[in-house]
Amino acid sequence: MRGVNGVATLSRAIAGGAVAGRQQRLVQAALLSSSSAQNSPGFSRILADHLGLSSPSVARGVTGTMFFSAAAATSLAHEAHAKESPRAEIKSLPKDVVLYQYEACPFCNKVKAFLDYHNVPYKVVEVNPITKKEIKWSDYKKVPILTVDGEHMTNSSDIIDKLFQRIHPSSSIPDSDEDRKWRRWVDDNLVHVLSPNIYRTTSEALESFNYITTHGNFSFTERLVAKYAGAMAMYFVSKKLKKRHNITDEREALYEAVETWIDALEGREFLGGSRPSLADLAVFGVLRPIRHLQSGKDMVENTEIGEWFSRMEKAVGEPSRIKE
Ligand SMILES: N[C@@H](CCC(=O)N[C@@H](CS)C(=O)NCC(=O)O)C(=O)O
Repeated sequence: MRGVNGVATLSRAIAGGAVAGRQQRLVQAALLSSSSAQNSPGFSRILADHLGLSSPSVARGVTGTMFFSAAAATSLAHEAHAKESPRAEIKSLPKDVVLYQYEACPFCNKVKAFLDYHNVPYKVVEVNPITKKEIKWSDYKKVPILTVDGEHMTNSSDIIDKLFQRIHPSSSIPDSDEDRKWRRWVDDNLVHVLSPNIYRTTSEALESFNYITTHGNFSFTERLVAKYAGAMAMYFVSKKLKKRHNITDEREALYEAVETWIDALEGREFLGGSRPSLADLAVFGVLRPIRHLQSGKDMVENTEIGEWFSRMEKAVGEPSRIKE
């Protein structure tokens, strides 16, 4: 049965074959220790979600876990970029913006790309995916949740639409059919090819988990156990995901998705023309965290996305996240 206890179910799944003996105990230890870690990015959730064990929607669960912090990914970037200043046009900048997130959630990374592009300063509260105590006050139990000067916003696309309206009160949301279509494509298609790619080989799984555990709130021991056990478990899980999404060659699927996006640009600088549209920001938001992993490097080497990606990096600039 899906959906009741991801940690227990995953432990059983691991016991059932993918991982054995001492390694199995390590994975289980990692799951348990991360379950109890306050403010952890949810190692157990990461794994459980990948298996579609604890989310009402397999698709959402699967996609909800394999991404990394945009802020930290940016810190890995090799080049410094000058930033455009869309803020100059913003009439009313929200004062108190708080993003409740999982560090690894693609929907949260979409919102962060929007905030960064518009230079809106925001605080981040990492939600414990097991206890969710940080969002106890909310009836809505998913992330992202954004509070903007006291107003609660949920659902990434709605958040982005509402924020847009808030900071551009006299303009309507630029939601051409084309832009809407590609924003939906990000949620329904693009996100599904990422997980099989970042855990494709054991070394890529380790690279990914090195990142997750370095940026999450793990103790030294938890980090060590989670990194190796998690990488091993996700290597196997990613094979299941490939099947679930009918992917035969994960890199080809990634390249194909990316080329589909480049084709959609039809030679324009951005889908939005001379400036990024909401769809540009959504695609960039979910790809930014993988850019400096092996899969992201391969993506840039083997597709035509490099130039668009660099333009987006320059346009979005450094994260406007307030470090606490
Ligand atoms: N359609 C929502 C999807 C949000 C979503 O599914 N978030 C995942 C994390 S990436 C979540 O909170 N899942 C429920 C859970 O973790 O309990 C959005 O775009 O914001």
